[in-house]
Amino acid sequence: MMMQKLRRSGAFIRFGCKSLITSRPDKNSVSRSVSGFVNHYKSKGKLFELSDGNYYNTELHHPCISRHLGMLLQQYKCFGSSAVSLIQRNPLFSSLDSKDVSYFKEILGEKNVIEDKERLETANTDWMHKYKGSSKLMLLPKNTQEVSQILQYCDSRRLAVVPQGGNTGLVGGSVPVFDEVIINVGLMNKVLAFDEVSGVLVCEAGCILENLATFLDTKGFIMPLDLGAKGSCHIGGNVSTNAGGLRLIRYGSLHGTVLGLEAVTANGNVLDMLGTLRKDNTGYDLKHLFIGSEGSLGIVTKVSILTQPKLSSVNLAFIACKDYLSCQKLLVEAKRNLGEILSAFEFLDNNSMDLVLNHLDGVRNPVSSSENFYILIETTGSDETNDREKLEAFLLKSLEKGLVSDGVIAQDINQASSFWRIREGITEALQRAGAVYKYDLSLPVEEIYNIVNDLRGRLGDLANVMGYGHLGDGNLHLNISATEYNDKLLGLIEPYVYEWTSKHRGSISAEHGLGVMKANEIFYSKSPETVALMASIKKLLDPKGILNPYKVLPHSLFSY
Ligand code: FAD
Ligand code: 2HG
Ligand code: ZN
Repeated sequence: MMMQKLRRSGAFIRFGCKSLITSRPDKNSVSRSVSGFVNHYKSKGKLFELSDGNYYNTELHHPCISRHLGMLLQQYKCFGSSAVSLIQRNPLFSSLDSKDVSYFKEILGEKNVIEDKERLETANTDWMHKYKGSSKLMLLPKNTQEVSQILQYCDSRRLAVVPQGGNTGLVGGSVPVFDEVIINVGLMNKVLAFDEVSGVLVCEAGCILENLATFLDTKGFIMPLDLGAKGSCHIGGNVSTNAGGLRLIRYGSLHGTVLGLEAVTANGNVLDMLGTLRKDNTGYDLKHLFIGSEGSLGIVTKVSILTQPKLSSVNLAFIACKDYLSCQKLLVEAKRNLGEILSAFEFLDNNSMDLVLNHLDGVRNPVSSSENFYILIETTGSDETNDREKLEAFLLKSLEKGLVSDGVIAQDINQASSFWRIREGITEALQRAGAVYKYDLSLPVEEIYNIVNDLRGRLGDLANVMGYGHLGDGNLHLNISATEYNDKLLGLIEPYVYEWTSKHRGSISAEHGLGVMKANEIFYSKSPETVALMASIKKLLDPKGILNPYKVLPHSLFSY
């Protein structure tokens, strides 16, 4: 009966007994192209270029720094966010000199002190090619002691630094604003221990997320987080941004799965908080300060994280829905009916689908007809027959209720990869499409698509507004794509989006962080008292303010 209905509807493709044990698109993921993208993508006229020590808007030929005031009064402007404009270099910071470089060469060795223009160009530029600094030096420490020596020295000299991981961040946090020294922990990439009983993995901060996943795969385990940038991002970067990603609905946030950390504070102090225990209530749990603090409180050097057993049955459905209300109802039903096996609930709207189809090669819409919304539902469990039947029954019921208008279940790993490619490829497609204004909002699920519609009405045909994201977590990725950056458009988007979010008691940063883009906007989501306490913590751990300056908190809160 059930099969007949499935066939008659023509909606779902029922498939054999293949389970999708590793259904994530490991071989095909966007992540593979992340680093290459940074190196090769040339975005036209949307950035700053540094010329003669000054920043220029390459489109408007508008000098952002008054040349004659020189370094001390440098100002920073970028097209990503209105709040970023007019940041001034902190005049109390020292400028790098040859003695500094000699010292770093002494402790790190010549080859790990990078002055090469081309490598610095890449390290100074963020993944979106939207934020660009002018650092003259990148340091590549090999161990915690070297990180400590570097920071001790920088603190004594008051040289500002920016911690950098895989440089895939989307809020301008990982690149210098001015001439900060870049400290990249990419050489610290060893797995230190793995306990096959508890599933606890201990590793250095520079391990690439995908490499950790590959390592764990050989042991029959998986990482509790997964994101499109996995081929480049570091676990230290993930922890420092408190990255969410595609599995949060199942395994929770890094505040739950990170069991311990080692971090070095601004003065070179090494904090050993590298516990591997699930339960430890001895005093304040300070590791949480470093999870999500975006390199503003210390450099994370080691991580201990709870991984999960790899289960034998993974299924993925790609579903079309006619309206947002159906998506919402489907989420409620999925939680109720799929319960413990639900491992992802992601959505994209038709504009996002069109963008991917237009800008990425080899992608096609898995369902026959175009619809307003698409949902990816993944289940992960240990009973292949049961899990599959459960998902099919759920989809059938949803079809009968009219919540779903079409859909397919992936029949093998390749098909699952191609479904994930659509969802994970949106960010890359947006980059290719031109200028992009990116917002990462937490909102009550019922409000999520209202802001997309409101903004569409507000912008008319000035831009293409897209809504997609981690619907199961109440996280909307609101992206506005236009042919070029312009201040009129920006003025229509900001502060409108922040005010809208604040009015609905949402967060202006669900998972990407504040970086330089939203440091001044924190009050839209946090009370003045809370922000004041954050500033006190920053002053306590980094009294001279050398760690990732101009990021996370409004610079105006600090007297230095
Ligand atoms: P970076 O970009 O190098 O740095 C990010 C921030 O962390 C900076 O402020 C930096 O100073 C700090 N930092 C880095 N390493 C350290 C360290 N060792 N110690 C202290 N501070 C440090 N994010 C999500 O949350 N979910 C997603 O699903 C997601 N998908 C993405 C898909 C694509 C295609 C791209 C390009 C990005 C995506 N991101 C996502 C954003 C980004 O990948 C994450 O924020 C990621 O965690 C950043 O890691 P990273 O190593 O690249 O850090
Ligand atoms: C995702 O979920 C990432 O795909 C990136 O967090 C979101 O590009 C974006 O806005
Ligand atoms: Zn995301």
